[in-house]
Amino acid sequence: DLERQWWKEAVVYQIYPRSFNDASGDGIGDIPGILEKVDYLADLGVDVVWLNPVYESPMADNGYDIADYRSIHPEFGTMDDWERLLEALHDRDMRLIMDLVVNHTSDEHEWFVRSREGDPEYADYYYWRAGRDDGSDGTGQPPNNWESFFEGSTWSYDEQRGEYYLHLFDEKQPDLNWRNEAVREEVYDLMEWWLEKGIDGFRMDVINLISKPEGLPDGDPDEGLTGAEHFMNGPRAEEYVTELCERVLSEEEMSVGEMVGVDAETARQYVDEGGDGFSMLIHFEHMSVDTGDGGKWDVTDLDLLELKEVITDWQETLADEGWNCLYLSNHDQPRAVSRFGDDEEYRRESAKMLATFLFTLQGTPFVYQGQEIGMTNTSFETPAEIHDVEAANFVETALESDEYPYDTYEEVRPIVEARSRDNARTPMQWSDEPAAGFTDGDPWIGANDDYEEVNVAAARSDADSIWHYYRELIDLRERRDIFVYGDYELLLPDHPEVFAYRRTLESEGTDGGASETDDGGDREELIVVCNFADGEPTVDVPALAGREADLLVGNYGGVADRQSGGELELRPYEARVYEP
Ligand code: ISL
Repeated sequence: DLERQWWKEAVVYQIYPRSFNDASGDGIGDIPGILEKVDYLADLGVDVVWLNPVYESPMADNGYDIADYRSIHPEFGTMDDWERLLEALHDRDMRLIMDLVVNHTSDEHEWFVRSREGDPEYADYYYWRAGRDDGSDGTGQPPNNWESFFEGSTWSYDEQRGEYYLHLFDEKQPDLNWRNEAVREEVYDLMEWWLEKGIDGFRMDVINLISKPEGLPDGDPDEGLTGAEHFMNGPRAEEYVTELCERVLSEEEMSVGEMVGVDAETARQYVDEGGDGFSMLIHFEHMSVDTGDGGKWDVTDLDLLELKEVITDWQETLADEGWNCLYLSNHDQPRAVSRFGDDEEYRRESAKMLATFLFTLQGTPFVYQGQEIGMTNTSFETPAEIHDVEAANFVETALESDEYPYDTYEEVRPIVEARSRDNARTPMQWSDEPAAGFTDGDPWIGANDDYEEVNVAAARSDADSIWHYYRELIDLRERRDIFVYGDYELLLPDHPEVFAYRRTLESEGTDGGASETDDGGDREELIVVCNFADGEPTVDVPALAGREADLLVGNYGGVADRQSGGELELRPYEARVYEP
């Protein structure tokens, strides 16, 4: 039996502060802006806020480059504002988890400043190496061939220290040396410092990248990101995660490890509710079901069979150990409705279908700001409109090097529009007022053109909106354990357009709506059917054959409340949840 935990039953709402709500009028979202919206969050019914980084930062990667772990970036407000936010959330029975980036710091963090000066106390806080075959200019070549997530070498030469330093991301994000015990102690201290302030947990950024093998060997240049086999789940990653969890976390806190390049089997090493693993992991396997072998920028159509395979693998592999984190969108991903649904004719239907899917799998659903109103991808007419460091670096590399077959921006534009992280970072659309009601000033990034139609005010006043549908799902999940704890079983495995599955929950006590099993216990069951395409298939669901079932929730009107038998005629992006 699965152990009950508050964070399993919770619905998480992710806030990207820069783009959520601007109270100061400087065009940048801030904590006082979030404070104005805590009642909005309570109305929606979410339980946990995951706040993207708000620490002091030069903002080379919008806060994922932290310069001081114990302070608030002035553009976002003050520590007092942050404390007021924590209190306002707790007052409304919501919790707060902080995003922590400890694989790397900013190059403006005091540790790095001292490290590059050669200060003995900090000299070994980062990875410093001499160049290879040091030539006459004193710099030579980078120490190995590893490739950065954000294009180019993972090594930059530092004049002051006269050595190269390692950065798996931007050159303003040097990697911390976790081999150094002093570094690990610093991390545990700052985590305890935040926990003492009363937060309810952490989301740990790229936390399976923290261990690099002795000697930092070259990677195989023919395998995806060069060097990944060495720095993803490196030799001591599991040991460090265990140590961190034992030292600072308990099962009372929600801990979400973001892990790049982790499959379900590997995930089991890192999750453990007993206190020496994370509560759950953010993984990426379902984020590549519309991607070719060339990685993120190799855009293909959605392969639903692959999505079924990945989701089913994670559902089954973590069924008895660990827990799933469920997400379709976040600040790094394009908008789910544009990517997996249809952001034109069937925007409403497909956004609701995706919501149905998200809320009926086993795990904790994460809702990214704007998802609850079906916000869509945006357009980037010129490279100057791109803010995201990852997309900007890609465009530069694509146009200037032979690594990609493109010569003009027009050729890469569709790729950028499909994939840029900026798609998720346009201002939250509150109303049809200028800048979507996000700011009275000039927004740091332009609002999506569709804001006059797609906004919170309009959605709240329309009973049939995506927003109200989210509320209904959040409410259902809160009332019925089966949504949270029920077992998962894939149905119609080979159907190319319809994703269907069964959830079952056996329990000893009585819980409304259940039927009795042989041993006198209760057995609850749900059948979920989601059409991921714009066709109108007739499907035969054997699990419903010869049975009667109530329609619990669905995204179209005109469906009978009670279904007899397994034959269903579905409309474009239709989703239904039946209870036999
Ligand atoms: O989403 C990605 C893969 O397509 C990458 O852009 C992303 O950088 C990677 O998933 C790791 O993400 C996290 O760490 C990064 C930061 O830029 C992201 O915002 C963060 O979520 C570096 O700290």
